Amino acid sequence: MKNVSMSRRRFLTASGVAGAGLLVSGCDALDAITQRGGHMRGILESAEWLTYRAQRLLVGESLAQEFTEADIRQPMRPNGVTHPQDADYLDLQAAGFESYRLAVEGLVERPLSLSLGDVRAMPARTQITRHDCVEGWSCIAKWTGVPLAAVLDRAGVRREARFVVFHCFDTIERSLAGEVKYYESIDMIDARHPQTILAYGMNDTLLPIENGAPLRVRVERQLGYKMAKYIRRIELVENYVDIGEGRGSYWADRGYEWYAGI
Ligand SMILES: Nc1nc2c(c(=O)[nH]1)N[C@H]1C(S)=C(S)[C@@H](COP(=O)(O)O)O[C@H]1N2
Ligand SMILES: [Mo]
Repeated sequence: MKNVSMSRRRFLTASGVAGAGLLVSGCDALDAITQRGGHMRGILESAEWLTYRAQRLLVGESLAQEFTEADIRQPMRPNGVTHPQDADYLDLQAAGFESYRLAVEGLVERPLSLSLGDVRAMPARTQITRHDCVEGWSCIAKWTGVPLAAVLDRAGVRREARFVVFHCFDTIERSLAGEVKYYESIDMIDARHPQTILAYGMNDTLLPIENGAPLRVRVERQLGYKMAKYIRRIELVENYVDIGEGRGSYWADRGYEWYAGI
């Protein structure tokens, strides 16, 4: 499917609410999410929910478009936080991330604490894809990393798990109310999608600080803000009501859509 966004709109216009409901009634993965996620339940009747379900139906397990080396015509533009100033991050950075550990916790059989060496020793995947920011710009870049599915399998995801939450090092907001570190979440469909990788390489170099070193996730069928950088901890949860303000994502808690399909 080349232009998902167009197709999605056509689908919604053509079939309407009743049609969409009938079509998705047999989809177990979605039904499970509907029942379990507090927020998902809250938006059940909303436009966002329709978009989510309609798009999930249309896109299914399909791959995002991949490009060639010749399509990489620009350096990857950094956005959002580009130089975390958090003390623990600066310490790790100063030592070349030697003592960095990726924690994988929550609803898993075997909580993990992986060094970068552990992560790089796993089978890698490289893909050249387009990054679309909600602000309206795009960049094509080459990403190398380990499929998130492989890390999840190593940890053994428990059956109750419905979402993968990314907890990041960087403080994105400082106010009188306190400091907020970036967080994001995706469903198990995206988490197990073959193009969803924990990237440590970009355009044939080590992932730069600006773009999320040492590890950032690529979720190729969604907008840029879903692609958490500076990942500190991955948590498997049944719902995300207790994360941030309860909408599963720093930007969703500030009015953007949780499901940011392209
Ligand atoms: N931890 C963290 N992840 C983040 C952000 C951020 O500020 N902090 N910004 C998001 C946004 S809005 C975009 S467009 C992309 C930018 O990725 P880039 O810096 O590699 O271009 O990262 C996303 N992930
Ligand atoms: Mo963005």
